[in-house]
Amino acid sequence: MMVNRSSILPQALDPHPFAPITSRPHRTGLGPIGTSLGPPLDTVFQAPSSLRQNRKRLYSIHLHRNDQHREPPNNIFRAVILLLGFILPHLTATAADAPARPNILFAIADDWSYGHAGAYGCKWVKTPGFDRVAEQGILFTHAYTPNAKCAPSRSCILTGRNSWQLKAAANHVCYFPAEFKTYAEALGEHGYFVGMTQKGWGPGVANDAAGKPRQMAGRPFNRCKAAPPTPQIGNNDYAGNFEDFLAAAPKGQPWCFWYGCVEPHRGYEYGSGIAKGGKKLSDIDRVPSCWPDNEVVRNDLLDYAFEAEHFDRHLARMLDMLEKQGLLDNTLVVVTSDNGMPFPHDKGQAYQDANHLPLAIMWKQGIRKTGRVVDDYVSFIDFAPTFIELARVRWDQTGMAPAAGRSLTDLLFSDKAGVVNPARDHVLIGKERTDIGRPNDGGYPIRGIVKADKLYLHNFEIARWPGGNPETGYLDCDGGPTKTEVLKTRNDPKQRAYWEQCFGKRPEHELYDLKKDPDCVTNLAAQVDQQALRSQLQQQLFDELKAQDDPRMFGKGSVFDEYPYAEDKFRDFYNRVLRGERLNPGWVNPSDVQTKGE
Ligand SMILES: [Ca+2]
Repeated sequence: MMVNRSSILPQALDPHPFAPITSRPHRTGLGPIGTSLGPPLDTVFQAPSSLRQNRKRLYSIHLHRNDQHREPPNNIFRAVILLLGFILPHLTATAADAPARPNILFAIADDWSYGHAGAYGCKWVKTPGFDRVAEQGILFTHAYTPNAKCAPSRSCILTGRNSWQLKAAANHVCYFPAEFKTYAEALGEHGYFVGMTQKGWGPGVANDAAGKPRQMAGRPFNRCKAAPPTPQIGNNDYAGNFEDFLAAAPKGQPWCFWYGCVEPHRGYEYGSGIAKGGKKLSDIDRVPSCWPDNEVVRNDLLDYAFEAEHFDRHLARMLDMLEKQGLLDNTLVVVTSDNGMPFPHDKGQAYQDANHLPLAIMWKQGIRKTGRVVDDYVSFIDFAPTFIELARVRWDQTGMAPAAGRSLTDLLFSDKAGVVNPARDHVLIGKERTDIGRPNDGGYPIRGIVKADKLYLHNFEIARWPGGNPETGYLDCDGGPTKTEVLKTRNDPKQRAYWEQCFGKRPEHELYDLKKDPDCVTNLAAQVDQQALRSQLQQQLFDELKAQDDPRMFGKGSVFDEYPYAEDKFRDFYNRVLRGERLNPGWVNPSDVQTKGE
């Protein structure tokens, strides 16, 4: 079966034992919505499978209660169902020993790429915290953000929708539309204590319909500060603030916390990976082939690694804290990043290292078979449906717009490793304005599909510069030593391929074999023997985008360019600079500006 994500709303999925619990018209009197007294979760994942099947069928009948095409069950049948509904949950557990709805710790690094963790076999980024989550939970090998830039990626996570379904929120630094509620806001309305530290949704402006600032990822906890290992690392004592949050959480109430680290976002202290992290240039097994392999680039990678380890240290402290407080067992811990590393060709683009991200999930009480490596394709739009389902709230009770993602519970509760659900065989990705720096604040629109380790990308505006215009410093790529090294190659015929790959203009179609070419430097789209595959992938991509009402599919893509950039001082940056205004955006180096070159 092929998954058409466009048609999948959480409430339209195959009935999962959890999903309909709070929506059933007859809830057997175990407690109102939003309490922890609903039918106990342990009857679902600890009961014998035959019992689970029975309950599943039972719920499936309830799910169809509004189906006008279905004969209503007769009264006797209905009575039997009600009786079973009351008895079955009590066969293996009573309401008194039912586990509460799980707590949720969502740990998100800023600009951390796939593979850069011990659990993935990496030797130059040490991540005992992430590795523990993977070992005591599940390690994912095919997790993708739909949009590889801070704000739109976080918008997808928080809403369960793809960025092209989020109007202005497709863009970085947008005015987030008041109509899209987040899962954190919804959980706060359904009995959860919801908090966050440092970076939630953003950057951008998110106000409600009355113009009041929203708490998109929860109430902020930022009191605790700590001296950072380098001046470029933030001084938030993330774990300390998590401790404050736990202390503030009312006893007996489930909570949901967003650990929004700002590492390994640039800038870095040059050489800190070696000087403070004890690393060596030779620790790096492989420099991606889209950059020159030299000392500067290797140092940059090690400095990035040192910052990623800072994220992980606080995660490890949080896990220890949960364990000490007896909270680890019933906490769903999700660890990932918003987008790939802040290097050319990655963050803000749509190649493999941009959208493909680390992901590990643990939940001692929920995941029976731990230590699994799961190869299914999962998307960030799947997180919100997962959290809402596990909180036992039905999507249509949340006030959130319909999700395009689907809950990950099929993977969490399976015993299988490898490919668990063959229907999860692809993800869609895409972007609009990931940064300023082109005429009239235009973005670089792309849509893509990743399937069977092939990546197809469709570039809609090929006259534009993918990394931003050279005259304004390629603003769609954060400044740093590797960017500088790549830009130097623009006018060097021997090395110019690096600049071409990272910053040069692109054809309409791109196709990469991710197994052979994970760095996406060999575009197969023009090869004769690849045409069938290319058109097949493009067809599936466009069919699904149409079903998701993507304006790009209906000749209305320019709407994304027209949404205003939410920071006045840099709006219309390109035109203003060319008119002679001096503007310093702060995230590129003056030397990134290139006014000459072919
Ligand atoms: Ca980021």
